[in-house]
This record gives sequence, structure tokens and C-alpha cells, in this order.
Amino acid sequence: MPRGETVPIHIDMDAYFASIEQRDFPVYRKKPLVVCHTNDASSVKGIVSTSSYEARKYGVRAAMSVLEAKHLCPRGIFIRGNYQKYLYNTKKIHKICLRFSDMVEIFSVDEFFIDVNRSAHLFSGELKIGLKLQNMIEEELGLSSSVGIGPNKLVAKMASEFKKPRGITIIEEDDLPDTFSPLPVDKLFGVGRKMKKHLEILGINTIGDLANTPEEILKKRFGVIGVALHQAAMGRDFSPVHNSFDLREAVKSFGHSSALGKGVSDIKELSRITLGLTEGITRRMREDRYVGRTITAKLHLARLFSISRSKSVKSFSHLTSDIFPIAKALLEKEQALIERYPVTTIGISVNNLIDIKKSHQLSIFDLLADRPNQLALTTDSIKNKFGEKSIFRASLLDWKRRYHSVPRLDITR
Ligand code: DCP
Ligand code: MG
Repeated sequence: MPRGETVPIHIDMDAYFASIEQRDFPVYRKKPLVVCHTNDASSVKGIVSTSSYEARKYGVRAAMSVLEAKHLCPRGIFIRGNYQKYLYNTKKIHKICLRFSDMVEIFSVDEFFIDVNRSAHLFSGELKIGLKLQNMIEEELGLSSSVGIGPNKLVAKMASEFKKPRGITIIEEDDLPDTFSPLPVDKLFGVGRKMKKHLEILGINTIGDLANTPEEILKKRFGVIGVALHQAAMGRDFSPVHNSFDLREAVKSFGHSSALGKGVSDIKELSRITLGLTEGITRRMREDRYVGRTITAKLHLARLFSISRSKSVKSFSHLTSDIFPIAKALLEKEQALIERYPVTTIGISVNNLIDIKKSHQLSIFDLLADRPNQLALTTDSIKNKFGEKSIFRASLLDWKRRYHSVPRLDITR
């Protein structure tokens, strides 16, 4: 394969959610299993998330109603999806991909692009990488996948669909016209059901038809999308693999704020509100795996002026028990001012962030010693499962009651 700026490999897991359940519950193996987005899999409510290949034989497809799926496949096993578990597996697959290149884009819950431009020579080429990747995922996670390799992301993505499950497909630049042309136009990435209908009206039924339509006609009819589709039909795509870690680097601070109506002067009450805001912030930091060491309190005071106070500390943290006392102290320093001018909006934020993995390597000792951290992670998982209101500090009960519709999120991020 000639080397351009990008040498992308695309990987797409086979019947992802269903395969995870079949791996975890042997009774589901070789059976028509339907994973549903519903509260009650025994009812006919909800929609199908995905189905095992055995269920697909009956015509069961993602996004169809559970009612229809039960009609098509009455003997199917219908279960409710366990999304936390699927995301956990996605993270594991991401880590395996990172062994082959530092440029890995998480494209969806079960798809990744890996740019092996700089690493292919280390593994004797991209085909070897594709095979190794598939094997590692199968051996370590017990899940099968399909791989596509092409001169760009678009072609690699389409290639991975050619052979499923457990396929590996390479499309070389020279083979492109012959491979793409005869395919129905909706096989082209970006052409959905509606666009297919519009194209058919113009007599465009295959990808080849689309490639042979003068760009001007498509531009007139569909604008920039028409031009993009024309390029895609010719197998052209110049988009880079976006390193999913770059997105994390872009995060500068985590902040929550709360509007306080006419204003609050009572320092105790403000302190409780600060605790609530800090809980929200630290929870997001833990979720996104950041720690920070500069805490800022922004106060809008009645009669229209605002103040901002910051303090940096030595050690990085994402725990309320570390961050809240600092925020509280910042507040208390301004007590005299606050008593004269009630606070109408309060915002707390944490910046000076680093990636938690870079801060230090967690050892087993850290895990055993780090009780507050463990507690925070446990409450996070309860909230993830049962909702934000399921668990909060007793001292916040009253705050939750009085300031029901706040906090407002995302002032700084
Ligand atoms: N998904 C969903 N709802 C949809 C489409 C997908 O919940 N409408 C979920 C379930 C899938 C996962 O996303 O398991 C990945 O989507 P895919 O389109 O890759 O489908 P599968 O991995 O299930 O099957 P395939 O083997 O065709 O890739
Ligand atoms: Mg898939």
C-alpha cells in the first residue's frame, strides 16, 4: 500500500453488544439473542440495539421495534442492554489498539481508526497489524471483529464491512473503482435512507453512477453535501485520524455554577452550595480522568460587580475532600464583603489539570490506601446506575430542596 499522510486501519466489532452477552452467558451462545434498549425486555416496548448473527437470519435488525423483532423471531431471547459493561469493553479494546500506534480514534462504541503510518514497518505492514489486533482482542477479550485497510479512512471503513464476521479486507487504491462502482449507492458511508431516495430520483443507483455524475449537478441539487458525496464515491477522503486523547488535552478546566435568585449572604449556606458544586465538578473529573490543583471561586455580587479568587495547591486531586476545603476558605476570606453584598451567582472551577495517568502510576498500594478515592468511585457508579439524585451527602439535602433547578453546568467547559 503506498504511504500517504495517513495509513488507516478500521476495526468494527461483530454484533458487539450481543457478542459481549454471549461471551458472558454461555446459555446465549449460538442462540438468536436480541439486545434491547428498554426498561423491560419481557414487554414489547423499546427498540432493538443489536442482535446476534443467529437472530439476524430472521431479519432482526438494530433500531427496529422490539414488537416487530418479537414478531419476526418469536423464539429469540430478548434481554436488556447493560451499557456500562459495553463501555468498559470499549475502553479495553481502545487500549489494545494503542499498542500498535499512538494515533487511535474512537469512532463509535465499537469502531476505531488506527493510523499506522509511523508504526507499520515495525510490524511488517498493516495487514500483519490487522491480524494481530484481531487475535489479541479475541484472545484477551473473547470478542470477534472485522478489519478494513485502505488508502484513507473512508475506504478503510467501507472495507471492514466487506467480510463480516471475523473478516479482514484490504482495498488498494488501484482496485477502488472496480470494488466501489457496482455497490448500491447506500453502501457508501454517508448515504442514508433519505439520501438514497433523492439519488434514485436522479437515476443514481450505484456508487459508480454517483461517481460518474458531474459534480456541478450534485452541487446544485445538494450543495456542499453533494460535492462531498461525489468525492466519497470516487474513494477520495483526506481526513486525518483524530487522536482521541487530543480531545482530552483540550480540556482546560471543570466548572459548575449556580444562580442564587435575589442573592445569599449567609456564609454557611454558601458553603453548602459550594460543596454541592464541588461534588458535581469532582465527579466529572473522575469520569474524564483528570486531576487539578488550582481552585477558583467566582462570585457575582448584588449591585452588579463580581470577584474571582484562586488558590493553587501542591498536590493534584479530583476529590471533594481535597478541593472543597480550599473553595470554602476562598469564600470565607470574603465574608465581610459577602455580608454587605449578597451573592447572586456562584461558580467554582478547577484548572491546572493533568491527565490522571500522567500524574502517577497507580500501584496496588495506592488502591488499598486510597479510601476517599474508593468511596468517590463507588458513589459515581451508584449515580451512573440509578441517577444523579440517588445518593448525595446528607448535608446537601436542604440545598437540593431549595435550589432545585440549579446547578447550571459547564461555565468553563
Ligand atoms: N447500536 C445501537 N443502536 C443502533 C445501532 C447500534 O444500540 N441503532 C449499538 C449496538 C451495536 C453497537 O452499537 O452492537 C455497534 O453497532 P454496529 O452498527 O457496529 O453493529 P454490531 O456491532 O452489533 O454489528 P456488526 O457486526 O454488523 O458490526
Ligand atoms: Mg459492529
